[in-house]
Amino acid sequence: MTGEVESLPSGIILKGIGGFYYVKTSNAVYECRARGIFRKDDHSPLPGDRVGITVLDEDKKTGTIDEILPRESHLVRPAVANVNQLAVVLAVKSPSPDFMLVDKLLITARLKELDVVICVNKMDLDENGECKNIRAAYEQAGYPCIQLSSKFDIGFDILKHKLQGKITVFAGQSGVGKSTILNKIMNSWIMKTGDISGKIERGRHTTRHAELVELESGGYVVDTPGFSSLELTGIKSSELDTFYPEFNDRRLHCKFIGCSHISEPGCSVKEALEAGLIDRGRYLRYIEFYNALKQRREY
Ligand SMILES: Nc1nc2c(ncn2[C@@H]2O[C@H](COP(=O)(O)OP(=O)(O)OP(=O)(O)O)[C@@H](O)[C@H]2O)c(=O)[nH]1
Ligand SMILES: [Mg+2]
Ligand SMILES: [Zn+2]
Repeated sequence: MTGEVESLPSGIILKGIGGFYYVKTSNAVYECRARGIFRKDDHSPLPGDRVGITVLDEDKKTGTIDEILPRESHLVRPAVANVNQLAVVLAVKSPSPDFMLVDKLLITARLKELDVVICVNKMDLDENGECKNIRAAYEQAGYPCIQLSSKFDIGFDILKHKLQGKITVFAGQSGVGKSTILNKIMNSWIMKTGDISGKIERGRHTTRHAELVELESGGYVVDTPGFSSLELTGIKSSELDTFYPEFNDRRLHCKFIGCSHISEPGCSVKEALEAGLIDRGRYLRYIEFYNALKQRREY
């Protein structure tokens, strides 16, 4: 014995259910209660939080959360801390892609400074070559796209590589195959963290509580239920263009400062559009978002 005070074991919260938090440390998952202090100052623990715990019972694997380390990011829906990547999932068909939702998710990712990977799923159904158009539109904007088929087991090696060492939230329209992708991942490359590592259930009404699932590569993934709408909050219409990477090199060359890139003359963004350097669908949706934000409608 050296007499030194043992530092708190630190870990990451995988999930919180009914006042219990499941904290993964380097050796086990502990069922912890949070000290009351957190509830008071509106800083309650979230999945993804890195925390210091005190072990109460090593056999039963119980403890208390004593400290929450500063967050790198904080998503509200789903409520997860320290996310650094968003996987935007869409299907080539069934359901047909909701590009408004895709673009809103991409704007949100930029707002929260998250890396993005676009997963074009259900490639087994791509008889019409829809994926080619999707990739053209989004790769032109600088977003990496991965083609996936859970059915034919396509693309998972590339996805695995992208998820390494990151906390990635999977988001997208209902039915695009998010849970199927994560189930596939779980069957092959998750860490076994014992009984408490809950399974992501199949089916429609899954994932009411956000949960981090640890991968062998050291990363974590989080499933979310599909949503039909998403609000764009915290953005002004005048700054919407900064959320479009493919506008960014160009917008500073527009004739008018504060150009909205809709009807002004001498607009470099529109020139790039006409030259085929910006996807028309992306541009038209930009106008829709712009008008909605301008009217201060929630979008
Ligand atoms: N053809 C085909 N079908 C798939 C593929 N991946 C998933 N599906 C099917 O698509 C349907 C929806 O899949 P889910 O994984 O539940 O979709 P989800 O995105 O989690 O949906 P929500 O949880 O409602 O948001 C299921 O019937 C899956 O079997 C795929 O690669 N190809
Ligand atoms: Mg699902
Ligand atoms: Zn312009």
